[in-house]
Amino acid sequence: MAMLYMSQWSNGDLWRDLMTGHLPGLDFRIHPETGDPAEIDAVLVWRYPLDELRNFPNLKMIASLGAGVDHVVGERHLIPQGVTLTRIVDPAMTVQMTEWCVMAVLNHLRRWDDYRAMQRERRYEELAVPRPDQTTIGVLGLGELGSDCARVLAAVGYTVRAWSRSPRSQEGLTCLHGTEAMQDFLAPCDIVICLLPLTQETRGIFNARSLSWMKRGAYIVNAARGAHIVEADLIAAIDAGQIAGATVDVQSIEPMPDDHPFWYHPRITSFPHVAALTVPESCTAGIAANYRRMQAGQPLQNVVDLERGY
Ligand code: NDP
Ligand code: OXD
Repeated sequence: MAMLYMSQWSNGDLWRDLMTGHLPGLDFRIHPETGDPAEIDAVLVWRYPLDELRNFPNLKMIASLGAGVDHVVGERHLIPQGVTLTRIVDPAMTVQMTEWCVMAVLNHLRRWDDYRAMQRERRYEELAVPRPDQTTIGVLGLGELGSDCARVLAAVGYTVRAWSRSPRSQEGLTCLHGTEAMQDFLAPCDIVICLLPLTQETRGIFNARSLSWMKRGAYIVNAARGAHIVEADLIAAIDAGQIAGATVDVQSIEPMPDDHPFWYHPRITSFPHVAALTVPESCTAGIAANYRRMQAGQPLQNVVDLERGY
């Protein structure tokens, strides 16, 4: 049997070296060099056309090469019955995400852009900044990434709230859950950080209505998916002063087209989807372990619930 790499990344040879290091003798193929489709029992996928999945009669496992699975779940009709979708859960990604979110929070709160502008003007002055204990940060999504980010922000001394789909608790946080609680959740936040999966329920979750629930002058950080934000509504809310600004790692269209307003909006800082990159050297051990479990007929780890969408 064989494992097939179907990814828009061009580093298939690195993945082959690492996977065969964990699974000596593995037949690792890189699309479009598929060979006999009946020999494919696992595919590694990142943002790639999935129509061919139906041609693999012995497929058992699809491994998303990212933590997010919207790129596969959105094409759920192409996943043959009985095939298990897994995703990356890896401390090497979690730490990057926490680092990126902390950076976005600190740049905003400690007025990095203002001080840089003052440096250019040779102005040696003090600006007002809130103390950590005067700042409330809301983290949407209390999963693998959100819970670590919230933990670290709480350790710095911010008041941290978290919001999830089902009831959760975590030391040092105020936890709310469910759609009905969202308005209450957002209301006291000075900064909100989106670390939700993109699902039917969370698409467009930041829109004119929910942005109006926030404190005037609150700040948005989006490290999850561009489609969580109705971008025109965010820009309108920023231009109206309701929202102070935003730092986003993700956008509705990636890469952003030349005329995307995030390129030039003075209050939006935009990154090219780099907050937490997959680290092949770190995550391949987990994928290999799952492949062995699959071959042994054992339950897999980091399995995605296709109905729930994450
Ligand atoms: P998890 O699946 O571990 O956690 C998801 C969290 O979101 C859970 O707490 C879940 O609630 C909550 N949630 C899901 N749906 C809803 C809803 N409708 N209302 C309220 N809460 C909801 O995901 P991860 O933490 O691993 O990853 C989160 C996302 O981060 C990924 O899906 C991906 O899109 C993005 N990402 C971005 C990267 C980047 O570089 N920009 C890198 C990696 C990931 P519950 O606990 O009740 O299940
Ligand atoms: C991911 C991502 O989901 O990189 O892993 O966005």
